[in-house]
Amino acid sequence: MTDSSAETQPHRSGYIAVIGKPNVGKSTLVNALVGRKVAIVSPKPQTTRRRVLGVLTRPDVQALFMDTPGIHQPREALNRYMMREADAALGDCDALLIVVDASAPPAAADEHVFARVADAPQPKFLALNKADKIDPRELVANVAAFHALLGSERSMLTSGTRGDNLEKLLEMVLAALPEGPAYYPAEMATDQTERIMAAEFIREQALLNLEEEVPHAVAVAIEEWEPRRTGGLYIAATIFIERASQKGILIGKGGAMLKKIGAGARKAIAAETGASVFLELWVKVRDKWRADEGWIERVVGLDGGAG
Ligand SMILES: Nc1nc2c(ncn2[C@@H]2O[C@H](COP(=O)(O)OP(=O)(O)O)[C@@H](O)[C@H]2O)c(=O)[nH]1
Ligand SMILES: [Mg+2]
Repeated sequence: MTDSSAETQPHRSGYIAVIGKPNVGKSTLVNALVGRKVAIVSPKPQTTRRRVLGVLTRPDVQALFMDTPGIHQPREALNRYMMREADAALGDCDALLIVVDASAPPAAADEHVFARVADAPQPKFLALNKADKIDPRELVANVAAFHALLGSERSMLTSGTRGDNLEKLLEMVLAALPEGPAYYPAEMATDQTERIMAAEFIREQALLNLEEEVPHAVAVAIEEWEPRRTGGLYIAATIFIERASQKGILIGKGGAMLKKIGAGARKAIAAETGASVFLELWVKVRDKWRADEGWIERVVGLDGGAG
């Protein structure tokens, strides 16, 4: 009898917390690694507010990438909530993927991140991201500086937008996962419901189209979600902002801005759900919601109904 089991690797699985300062490309990387858009992305910092799971399923391994809000100094209740989300991911994971923007030298904000993960017992990996964005000679100097801080053994130069070295990064990280079963069905790319993703796609459009403080004052709640007999999907959502003056900016001249946000979001939701989507957007002022712990837990945390 030949023993084939000796060659069969045991199935592995585990959580990988994706950690770093804001805007280094964590969400872009998670999307690229799992091959699906599970997390929204924008050029603005603090786009990600909650933990978002991206699931990569292969025959021999299931990797659960936990995207997190960028680590920064929390000032408001919303930022404290975001940092609790990042810390929760750190506590629960089997490996850490620290992401830095290698197109710039390490800064104080990076060192703040490294200090925060220094005592984590899990294996740590470093993605030197945005490698596409800079002249190779400058890149070499930045990489050396990051290696001086974090070591060079488990690091990889990557570009989340261009896809450079992602398979190599995966090889390295996946090898560190413990033996274990697949926790999610193979077709599931995220733990988020379609409703939550729809709310996020609306917020993404707000981040892409609005400037300065306004997009950061935006929260989205799905109010109605109704498949139509004709096959379409009716969705009503409320976009919350903090001040009446922001309401005008959000709606725009003759409603143009809200229309633009709605059109972009509708397209993204339709792509995700495969349905033709009718999206109705309402705008409400919720005074100082970013200081309201309970409201944040409900609306930012779960995107459930807003009270
Ligand atoms: N040039 C370049 N830009 C990137 C790369 N990864 C992300 N970005 C851009 O950086 C910005 C922030 O990305 P995001 O994934 O939201 O960063 P996060 O805040 O760390 O999750 C977006 O405008 C991305 O398109 C990369 O590898 N190269
Ligand atoms: Mg993000």
